[in-house]
Amino acid sequence: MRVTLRRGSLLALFLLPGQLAGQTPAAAAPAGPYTPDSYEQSSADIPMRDGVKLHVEIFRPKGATEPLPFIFSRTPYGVAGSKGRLGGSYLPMAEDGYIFVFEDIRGRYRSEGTFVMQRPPKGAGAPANAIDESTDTNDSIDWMLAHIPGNNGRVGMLGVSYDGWTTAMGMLGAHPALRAVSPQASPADMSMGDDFHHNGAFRLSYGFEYAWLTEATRENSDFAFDRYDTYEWYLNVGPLSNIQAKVLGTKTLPTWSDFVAHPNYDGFWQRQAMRPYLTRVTVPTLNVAGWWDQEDFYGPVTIYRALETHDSANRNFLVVGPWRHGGWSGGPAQKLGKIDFGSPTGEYFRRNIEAPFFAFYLKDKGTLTQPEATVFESGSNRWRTFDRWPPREAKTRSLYFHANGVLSFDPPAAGAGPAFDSYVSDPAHPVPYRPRPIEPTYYPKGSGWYTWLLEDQRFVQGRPDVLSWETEPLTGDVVVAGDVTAKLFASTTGRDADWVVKLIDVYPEDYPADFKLGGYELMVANDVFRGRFHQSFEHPVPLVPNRVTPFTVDLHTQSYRFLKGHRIMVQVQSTWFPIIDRNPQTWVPNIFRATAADYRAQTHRIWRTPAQPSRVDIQTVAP
Ligand code: PG9
Repeated sequence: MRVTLRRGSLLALFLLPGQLAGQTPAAAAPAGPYTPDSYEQSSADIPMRDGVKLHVEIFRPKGATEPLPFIFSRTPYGVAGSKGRLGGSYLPMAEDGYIFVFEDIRGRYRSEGTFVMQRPPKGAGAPANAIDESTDTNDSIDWMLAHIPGNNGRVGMLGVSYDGWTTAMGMLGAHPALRAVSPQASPADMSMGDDFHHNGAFRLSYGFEYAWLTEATRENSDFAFDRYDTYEWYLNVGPLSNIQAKVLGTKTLPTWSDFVAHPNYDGFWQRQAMRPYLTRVTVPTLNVAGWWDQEDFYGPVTIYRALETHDSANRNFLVVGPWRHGGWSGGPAQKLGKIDFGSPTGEYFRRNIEAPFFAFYLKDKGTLTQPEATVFESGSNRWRTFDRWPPREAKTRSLYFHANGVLSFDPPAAGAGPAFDSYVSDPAHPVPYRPRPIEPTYYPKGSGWYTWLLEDQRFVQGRPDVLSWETEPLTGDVVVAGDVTAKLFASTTGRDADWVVKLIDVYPEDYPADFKLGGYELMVANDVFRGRFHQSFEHPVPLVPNRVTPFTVDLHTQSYRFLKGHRIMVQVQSTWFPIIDRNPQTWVPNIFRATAADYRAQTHRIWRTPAQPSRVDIQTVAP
């Protein structure tokens, strides 16, 4: 996202070295021998094996007294503003001393060639000069080792999001000089849980706006909405087929065409997904994720888990903090939205985890005390460490739905009130995913996008198409440490439906720490599941009207302490617009080709009987 670059350049303005030093946590390592001003900049265009040249910006400290390792990042967002990183997100590393190289990937900004959104690995049997992101990484590393003087022969890679994904691709290629990587918020599967779809449901506003951002022109460009409130704009567009017919017209955005051509989890998405390629830990890997990442939370956790099954040498690590997408790489990251996490968690990560990790593997500096999993427990607001994630000792407890909006750890009893709660979900009046007006995703003048996962969910509470169940005030802390999964027993009068489930921390009404947070409803876990995929993501099937069907909604993983006196709430709804496109709720083979007439209001029921106990399962550890 363009914000990655902007974040770097803003940091250059706000985080002067002295300021950061003043806020450094007590345990921080001392600053190294260099400052951002020690670095001199040069640029080059590096030939790849097929003759295409990729552009790099290079930063070397003047007067280095020893050979230095490389820190290498590859981005689709342009490298022109990379200098700002040295005084910002990379400051602790810049003080240690590295040769930083930032590269424009193929087809973007000053690099030649053609950009392909998440170009899949070329696969065995491809011609010798076939290229992919791994070969481009390795060709660049070969060139850097041979042409940039003063290097020690070692390379580390890191990056956030798309740049995290190019890091992961570099890791797969495993150039012998590559000694450590940190893929941060790297997507792992665009159909399952990252930017473009979640459990088969299409992320409309993100998918459309990102395809435009990266594919409308060679450099980032924003789609020009004629409405400030994009909720209204997307609703006015009508069915998805109108995006090509009425918005794009004769213009082709390759990624939009791919969305339309591949509505299911077919070979196109499967070839892109990372998991099958993660068959060994090639180099020490620091996976980084944010609990409130609005773009790619699924990816980094999936990569960590897949690598973990092959990690006999304990070189695969996980760090998760109270962060939005990329929030760890800029500023103090103490506050997110209205929530204060009590300490500058981003600075802590950069100075005490990230910099020592690379210094150990690339410079033989220090001893590595990095535990396998370092997670921030929000609620108590402290870092915790475990020798695996989820923790070995985690035990599953179920929060069951009951009549009258009650949520409790007791399963439903026979004959206790009506067997279901119901609502009418109308695609003509979808529930907004964040309070309106919903600015364009990366709106340059400011957007609620970055913190929407922390919005107070009271903004939809009481809507007739949003159901809520809530516990009594807790008599002791409940500590989630591990996976969260909703098991819904649901029926619909239609032939398809989306199920959005949210696990929420309800603050006490009287909250002296910050009176404005009295009664706040903070989302702790959430996701959507598109009903047609309940048997298979490859081969969707219509739902049978009025038949109670079990649906499992993966709400991912969390480290969160629900404090004594707070309540736990679950909300269920069937629209989340426009981040998720509207489900027509009738059967159409491909929703991207649905017509306006296909979209119909339907009545949905959530069942809560002993045989059909809708609930949310949470993995917990002792308080
Ligand atoms: N979330 C962005 C992205 C990554 C990969 C593919 C598509 C989008 C990003 O921030 O880079």
